[in-house]
Amino acid sequence: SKQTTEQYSYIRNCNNNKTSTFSTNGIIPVVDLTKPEAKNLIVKACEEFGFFKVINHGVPMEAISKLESEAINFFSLPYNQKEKAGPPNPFGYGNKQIGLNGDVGWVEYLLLKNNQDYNSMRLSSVFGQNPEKFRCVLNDYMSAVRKMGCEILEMMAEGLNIEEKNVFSKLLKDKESDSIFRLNHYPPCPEMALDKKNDENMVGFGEHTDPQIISLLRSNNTSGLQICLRDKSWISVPPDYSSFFINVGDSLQVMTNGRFRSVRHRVLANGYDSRLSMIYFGGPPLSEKIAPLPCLMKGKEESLYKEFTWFEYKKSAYASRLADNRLGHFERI
Ligand code: GA4
Repeated sequence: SKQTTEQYSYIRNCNNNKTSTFSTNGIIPVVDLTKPEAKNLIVKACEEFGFFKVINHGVPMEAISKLESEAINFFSLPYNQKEKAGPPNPFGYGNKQIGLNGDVGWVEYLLLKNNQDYNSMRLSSVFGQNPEKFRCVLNDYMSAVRKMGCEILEMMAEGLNIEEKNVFSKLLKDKESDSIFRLNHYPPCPEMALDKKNDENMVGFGEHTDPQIISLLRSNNTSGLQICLRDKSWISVPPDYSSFFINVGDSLQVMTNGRFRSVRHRVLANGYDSRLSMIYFGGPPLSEKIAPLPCLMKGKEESLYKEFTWFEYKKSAYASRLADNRLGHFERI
């Protein structure tokens, strides 16, 4: 079938300057959300990788392509136009600089807030012609993706035999949910095509884990995304424009007391093609206490983490470097 057909991605690996061929569709779990076994596969994938791909996800292709073309239009604007929507403090347009502590990547992006008032922000200057249309297209996409995310989180709860099915999804559904949306554009990196450089400048987005509960990613058909396995090796994720890639965030790792893994991932720059990705980061309300669910604790099992609120975690995350182990601060020794 289509899903099991081998897909190859040719990526120049920036660390060892070797061109490697990967076929990883056999490793990365693929979950068909319409199948009854989905909930068990999701749990297994979250334990083993903290990462999986979903098909039959229910997000209309129309909502995806409409937002994709808005994103292409935006990133095609001249730099001085896009710059008007920046800097990303923390929302808005950003170029090469990631976060506030010196991280850089071969990427430009737009960081947006859930329920944002686009008219009142700098973005209206960029979507000047028709900010209303952008807002509608974005809202349609975000609602459909949030809905899929909540379904996945409910399957997760069922797969974990948790009685309260919406124990995770209610955090994303909450009016106060601190979710974020990100559009990333990785332009082709000419120096890579010419094979001039092979240092870390060639990284699109450096390795990191996501702080939130769950991240829902969709990209065009350009490779670049890699995930880190338990044995610390990196594998390339073959792109698939019609599927979503889901990853476990730090908060979900804590809520499952380490049973689910917050996956390290990165994006390598590409010499020839533009990569465009859109990611919904599902986060809890700022005041939410992030702690292992008592119903998941077996016998005398103790929490691996100190108690903290999402606000406290976020504050400490924004003071960190991208590659830092952010949960380290909150581990019980
Ligand atoms: C990683 C996940 C999301 O993209 C993000 C990122 C945020 C940013 O780009 O502003 C951070 C990064 C992310 C984690 C550590 C801090 C904050 C950059 C950075 C160095 C929007 C998020 O929530 O955390």
